[in-house]
Amino acid sequence: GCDWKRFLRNNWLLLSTVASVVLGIVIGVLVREYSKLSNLEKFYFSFPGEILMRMLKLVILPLIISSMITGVAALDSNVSGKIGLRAVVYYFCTTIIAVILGIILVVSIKPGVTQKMDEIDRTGSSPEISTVDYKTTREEVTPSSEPETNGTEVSVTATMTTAIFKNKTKEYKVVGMYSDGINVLGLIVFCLVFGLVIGKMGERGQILVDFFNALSDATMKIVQIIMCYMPIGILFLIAGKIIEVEDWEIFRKLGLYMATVLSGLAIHSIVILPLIYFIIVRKNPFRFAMGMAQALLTALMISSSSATLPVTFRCAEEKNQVDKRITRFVLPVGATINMDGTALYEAVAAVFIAQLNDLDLGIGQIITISITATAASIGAAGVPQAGLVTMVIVLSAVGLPAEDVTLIIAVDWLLDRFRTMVNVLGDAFGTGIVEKLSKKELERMDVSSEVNIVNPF
Ligand code: DAS
Repeated sequence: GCDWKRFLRNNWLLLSTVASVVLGIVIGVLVREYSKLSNLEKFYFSFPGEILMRMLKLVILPLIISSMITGVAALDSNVSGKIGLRAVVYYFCTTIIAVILGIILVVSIKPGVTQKMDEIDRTGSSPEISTVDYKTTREEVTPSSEPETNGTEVSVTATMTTAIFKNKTKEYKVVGMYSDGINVLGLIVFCLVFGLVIGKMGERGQILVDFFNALSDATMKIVQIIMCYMPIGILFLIAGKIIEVEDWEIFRKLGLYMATVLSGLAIHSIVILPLIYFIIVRKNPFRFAMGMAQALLTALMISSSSATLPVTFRCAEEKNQVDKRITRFVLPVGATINMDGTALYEAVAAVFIAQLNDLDLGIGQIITISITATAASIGAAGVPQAGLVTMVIVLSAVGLPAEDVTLIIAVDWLLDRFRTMVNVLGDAFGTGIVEKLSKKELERMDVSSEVNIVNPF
C-alpha cells in the first residue's frame, strides 16, 4: 500500500507522460480517420506541442552557459582536463562500437539487396520526379557524357536537392527548429575558457561563479515548471505527427532497412552500453537507465538531444544522483558531439544506399564509411534530422549520389526519434562512467578545497 503510493509520488510525471503518449496516438489515429483537417487546422492542432518545444529550447541557452561555466570553474584545470579526457575517450569508443555494430548488421541483413531501387518509390518526398524519369536519366548519363544528358542530370539533382530542403524546411517549421541555429559547439568552447578563467581569479572570480550558480539553480527551477506541462505538450506533438504523415505505405517498402537500424539501436542500448556501464561502474545499468526514463521518452518524442538536455540534467542529477561536477561537464558536450545512435544510423543508411545502387563495397570503402559516419555524427547538431543532412558527407566520401538521401527521407522522422533516444542514453551512461573513473579526484577535491564546500554542489 505505502510502497505503491511512494512509487506513484516519485514517478507521477513519468507515468503521466507515458499515458499522454498512448492517448496522443489514439487521438491522432481517430482524428486522422474521422476528420479531414486543413493544413492550418493541423498547425493549430499541434500548437500545444510546439509550445513545449519552444519552452525547452528557451532554457537550453542559460542551461548550457550556467552549467558549463560553473562546472569548469569548480574544478581546478588539472582535474577538469582529466575528466574531459575521460569523457572524450568514452564518447569516441562508444561511437566507434556503434558504427561497427551498424556495419555488421547491415552487411549481414542486406536490406538493400533484396529490394531494388524501382521497388522503392523515389517520388516519396518529391512528387515532381517519377521513377522512370530518374532511371532513364541515370542510364543515359552513365555511358556517355553528352552535354544535354548532363544537363538533365543537373536538373534532376537540383530538383532533388530542392525537394530535400523543401522537405526540411517543412519539418523545421513543424518541429519549431532553430532555423537560424545556435552554434552550440562554439558556445561550449567559450564557456569552457570562461569557466577556467574565472575559476583562477580568486575572490573577484568567485562573484561570477556565484552568479552563474544562481543562474543554474534558477534555470533548473524553470525546467521543473516546464516539466509539469510536458504530458500535455507531448500528447499534442505525437497526435499532430500522426495526423500529418502522408505516406504510411513507404514504411512497408523500407521495412527491412528500418528493422536493421532499429535492431542495431536496440542492441547498442540494451546490451552494449549497459555492459560497458556494468564493467566499469559495477552497478545495475538498467536501474540507471530507468532513472533516465523521462529523458529518454522526451528524446523519443521531440527528436532533439539539445532540447532534451534540461530533462537529461534533471534525471541524471535528481534520479540517478550523479555528481553535478560531472553532469555539468559531460552532458552539454555529450549532447553536441556524442551521438551513438546517429553514428550507427549513418553507417547503416550509407551501406543500404550502396546496396540499392548495386555497389559492392570493398573493405576500404567500409572503413571510409565508418570514419565518415563517426565524423558525421560528431558534426551533427542535436536537433531533429540533423543526421540526415550530415549523411551527405558519408555518401559523397564513397562516391554515392548525395541526392539518394531522398530514398530514406520519408521514414527518417521515425528513425530520428529512436536514434536521438540512444544518443541521450549514451550521454547518460557517460556521466555515470566518468563519475566512477574520476572518484579519486572528486573525493580529494571535497576534502582539500574550501571553495567547493561553499558551492552548492
Ligand atoms: N536528432 C538528432 C539528435 O538530436 C541527431 C540526428 O538527427 O541524428 O540527437
